[in-house]
Amino acid sequence: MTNNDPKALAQQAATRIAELSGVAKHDIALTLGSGWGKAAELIGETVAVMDAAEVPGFRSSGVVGHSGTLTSIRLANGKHALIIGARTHLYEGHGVRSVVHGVRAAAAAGAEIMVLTNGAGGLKLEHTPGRPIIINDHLNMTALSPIEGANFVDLTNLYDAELREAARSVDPTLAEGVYVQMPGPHYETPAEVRYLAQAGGDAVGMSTTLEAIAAREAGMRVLGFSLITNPGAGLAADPLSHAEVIEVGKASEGALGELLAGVVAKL
Ligand code: 8IG
Repeated sequence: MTNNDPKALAQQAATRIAELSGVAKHDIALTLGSGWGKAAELIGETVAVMDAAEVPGFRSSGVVGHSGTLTSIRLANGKHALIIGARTHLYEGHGVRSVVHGVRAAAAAGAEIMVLTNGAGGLKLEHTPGRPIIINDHLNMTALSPIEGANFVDLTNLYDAELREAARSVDPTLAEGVYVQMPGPHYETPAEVRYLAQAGGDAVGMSTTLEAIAAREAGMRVLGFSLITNPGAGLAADPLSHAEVIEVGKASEGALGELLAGVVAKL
């Protein structure tokens, strides 16, 4: 039955997205995390803004700074982008299937490239707040997988080298790094931040790795960016605050939007 089959639910969502937008195939999909919201206006011409509540499998987000819409955008080259503005986080408690539904719906809608963005804490002092980094690998610290059953998916080159190269060609000053997904919703302890840095992490957040795995399973190529919004716990004198995260995100929005617009034009 559809309710118990994530792929069938994703297919239903794709059918509804095509109906609501009038766009039969979306070529590329983007999930915009904290600070990345403005990109939607900058990458092309908005064709349709869909209420996620009208699309099967989506739930409206309860987090301030996260919207609950899907936006269909026509790029200058005539291709179509689907912006998934309705991300479900693992910490909401609805399970991994809900977390990766947007990615699967995008794949079913025809998207071959999945661009995942997030706001994150910096695990090393060289990553200063307000700067984006290109994700080149990840540490999935959720102890979960979106894949169910004996499907041993390879995750080598998960964050596609060619797409990273395209991103660097837009902004050669962009650093690359390893993104760590923690379950949240609490932030790390200072000891955890030291541990994750020693383990090879550069940025830490509460999204993206499960979505990247689902995208790979669905045959998509993945490009990921983290906006560093705060130093990881213990790296700076102040405690972490969600308000600070939102503030840095807002201040960076224009530049991030331009970056994504430039990147999308090259894909
Ligand atoms: I924005 O420092 C943002 N999201 N786990 N830690 C974790 N998630 C985050 C952080 C952070 N900053």
